[in-house]
Amino acid sequence: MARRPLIAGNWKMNGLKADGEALAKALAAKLKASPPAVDMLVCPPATLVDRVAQAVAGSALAVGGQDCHAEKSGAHTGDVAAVMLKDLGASHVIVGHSERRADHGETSADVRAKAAAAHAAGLVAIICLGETEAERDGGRTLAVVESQFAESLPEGASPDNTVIAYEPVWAIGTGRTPTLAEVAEVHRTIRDLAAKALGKDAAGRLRILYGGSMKPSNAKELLALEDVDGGLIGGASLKVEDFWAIAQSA
Ligand code: 3PY
Repeated sequence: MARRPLIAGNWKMNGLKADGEALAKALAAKLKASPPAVDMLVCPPATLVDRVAQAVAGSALAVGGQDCHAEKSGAHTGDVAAVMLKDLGASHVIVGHSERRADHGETSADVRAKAAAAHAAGLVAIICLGETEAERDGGRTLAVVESQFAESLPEGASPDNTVIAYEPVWAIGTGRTPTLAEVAEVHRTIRDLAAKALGKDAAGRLRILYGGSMKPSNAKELLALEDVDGGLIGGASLKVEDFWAIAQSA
């Protein structure tokens, strides 16, 4: 089934007002001049969502958050609600990135609650899954992905409100990537899990992104895999030319 790829940039904790806005505007201009055959999204830090959303308003570049709280409001110092991101012009939010799972102790139950909050706010949740190096070395990759998928997917998830990102933790920010066969195996497994959870048709429409050191030099071969429907890109999304080159590889 043909799925339109999604090329999503995760800026992580990078960018001040001027450079974030300049990066987003440069991408929006490129999109306008020569629209690629993919959807494109940038997820700046929460401080820049408003500014970036305003800078690219009216363009095909979508804007997302990197995390959201599971509640709509309340005594949660430093947190950002999904409705707040929506209010700023975001259409997507990443939940369960391994850096959140590791640095903030987020469990799959937390991720499920955040994804549900994203859906309730009208955002598409990009739910991240992936094994650590020890889990891969221990032969537990598929079991870990299966349990994270089962525990992180909220009720009411569909291909319209959910994207899955497979990000092997050991490939994030390390420059290392799994082999193509390893990526293909995990993506196929996620598609099969989705078929069981959501039905075959929905699974066929669900976008499953690969993340973890995707860059211009490896994007083409990764994006050519049957069940890889785009990328969640870290470092390379901070450089217009690199991010654009990845989008053109799809
Ligand atoms: C990376 O590739 O570094 C990522 O974590 C993308 O989210």
